[in-house]
Amino acid sequence: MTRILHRINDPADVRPLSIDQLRQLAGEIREEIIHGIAETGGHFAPNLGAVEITLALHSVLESPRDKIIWDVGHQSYPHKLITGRRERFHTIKQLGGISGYCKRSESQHDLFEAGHGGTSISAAIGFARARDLRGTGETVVAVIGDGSLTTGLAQEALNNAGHAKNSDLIVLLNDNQMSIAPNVGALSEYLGKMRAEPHYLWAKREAQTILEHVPLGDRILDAIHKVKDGVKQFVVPGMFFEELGFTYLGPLDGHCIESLQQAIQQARRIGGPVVIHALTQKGKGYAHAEADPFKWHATTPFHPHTGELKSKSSALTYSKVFAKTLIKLAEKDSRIVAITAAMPDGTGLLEFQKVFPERCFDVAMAEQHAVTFSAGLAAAGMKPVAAIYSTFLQRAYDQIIHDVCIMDFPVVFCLDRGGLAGDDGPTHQGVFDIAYMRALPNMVVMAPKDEQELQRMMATAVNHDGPICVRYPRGAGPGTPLLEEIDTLPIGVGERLRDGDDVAIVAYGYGVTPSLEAAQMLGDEGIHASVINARFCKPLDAELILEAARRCGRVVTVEDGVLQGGFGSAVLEMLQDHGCRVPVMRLGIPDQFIEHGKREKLLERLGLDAAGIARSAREFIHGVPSEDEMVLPALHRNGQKSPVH
Ligand SMILES: Cc1ncc(C[n+]2csc(CCOP(=O)(O)OP(=O)(O)O)c2C)c(N)n1
Ligand SMILES: [Mg+2]
Repeated sequence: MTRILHRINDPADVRPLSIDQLRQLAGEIREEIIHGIAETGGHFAPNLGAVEITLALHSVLESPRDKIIWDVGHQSYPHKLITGRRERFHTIKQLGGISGYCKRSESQHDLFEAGHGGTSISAAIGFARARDLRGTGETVVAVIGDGSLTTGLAQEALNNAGHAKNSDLIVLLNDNQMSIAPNVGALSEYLGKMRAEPHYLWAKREAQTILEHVPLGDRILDAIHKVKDGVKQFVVPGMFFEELGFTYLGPLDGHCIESLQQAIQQARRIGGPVVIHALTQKGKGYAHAEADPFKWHATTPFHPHTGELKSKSSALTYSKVFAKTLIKLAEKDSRIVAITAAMPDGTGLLEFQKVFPERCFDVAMAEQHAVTFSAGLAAAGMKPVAAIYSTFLQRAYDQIIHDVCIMDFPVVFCLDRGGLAGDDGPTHQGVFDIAYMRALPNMVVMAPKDEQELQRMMATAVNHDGPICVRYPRGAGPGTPLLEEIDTLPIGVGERLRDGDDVAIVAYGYGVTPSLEAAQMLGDEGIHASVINARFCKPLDAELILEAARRCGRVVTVEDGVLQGGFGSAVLEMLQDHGCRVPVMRLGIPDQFIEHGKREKLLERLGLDAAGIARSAREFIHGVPSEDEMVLPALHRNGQKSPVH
């Protein structure tokens, strides 16, 4: 059998294929994904489940004239493989390679970028309304998973779309009953019922067929309408969507290309807002992933024949330290409860859930709700610990201000993946939280230098009577052994780790360890650096930092967050407020979105590893760029250094 995939360079090459050829192509795409991701790692089970949906869409529609908008984009690999990126597929998520999500600069078929869930329907409504105004008539489809459908944003969009009866829009619901973990919530249960009882479908189909195709007198039609309404009351699938103003098609087999094609064509004929409900299997076509789609949602490189991971990391990540510590603290305080928004595994809360199932709440992919729910728990006397990735907490900014900070509730925010998240790229870099948290009255903002300090900060947090947050990076820390007895830290007190009179390096969180290494390097050259572990960005330890600043006459701040309004800005403001006009060099993330790549590599490029910090400090002291500095890559630009005279 001759292979088809290698001659597909554009969706136009898919459209002439017969159904048998499309089925063969589906198999080849699966092979390509299995063997490709076995090498590079990446999102896996979601892509295997979306192959037929992709082919049905691209065989019926004319992309890019017709608009296909992928929610999250973590299931867009089949789409990438048939839109001219097959040859670069082996570079996925790697520095300089193609993105793991949709990317407008990569392809004219990527119309909208994402990474966070729930944006597709809103964006699609935008495309649809623009089309209506221009009168151009193209088809617009949002492809959204059952997990992403639980976001408030998607619900807001459904509400808006269903209301606009005359505007054509297709929402293709890729329902595999899974978020990353098994999907949770009433909506998910509702979808599950439709999956479990396919006879519902027949009841509706029959009523509809009669209504649509048999020429009947008005009285009979009327009677049938009543029957349909009656059926709808009790058994019609998709009633939720129909009541919202959508025509509902389904549930159908999301791995049957023909059924999907017919549904897409039917949806176009019907017009208005239409939901196509496709039932899929996450991990389809790879036995290990079918058996455990949770584990195989995303993967590191593996042996495709055995499913064994190529490297098994037993490293104690910050997420694990968080979970172990929370269990310890919760054993002593029954008011402590944990909240996750669809990330029980990534945040480490699965461990906590095993010990305290009734005190762990997975609220689905709903960060806004997670925060206000936490505020409610706090108002009712509990001690909620909301574990949310830095990047996803962005969604809930108003809730943090309006529902937590104004009422000064003791909600603990544990921000995982604080700093550069790495290969997920700009949508996932957790670089804004220092700046967005420190702007808020009542909020205490802290970051640990190592595992033990995370433990102490968590103990401090659950004993604090007000909003407080701690952020920690992806992966493992320096490796300090965990504490048996966890003491608390005085709020707003940092520590001096090294003495020197030439420059004061004031570091925050991740920045502390490489700053110490940098100070060692500088020491070998005769430059004596003080190193301060700030611990708190808010309130700052003004006394400690002022003393070092005055003594050394120069300050370098180090953080893995944005420079605009971040930790370094906090130090600058404090020095200014105290009339201390020493020059300050701020090291951190410049004013640009940071692309995907390994975290360590990105940190190095941004000059935020030990060598980079030493290089910058050296230049600062000697007043000339070193040779290394001259060749710093493009990532390191935009005047992030701001000496104050
Ligand atoms: C706002 C937000 N919160 C959390 C995540 C993390 N996340 C990525 S994919 C995913 C599950 C998506 O489920 P679904 O949409 O059903 O897609 P599937 O993987 O099942 O195909 C989650 C929770 C995210 N991307 N965005
Ligand atoms: Mg799903």
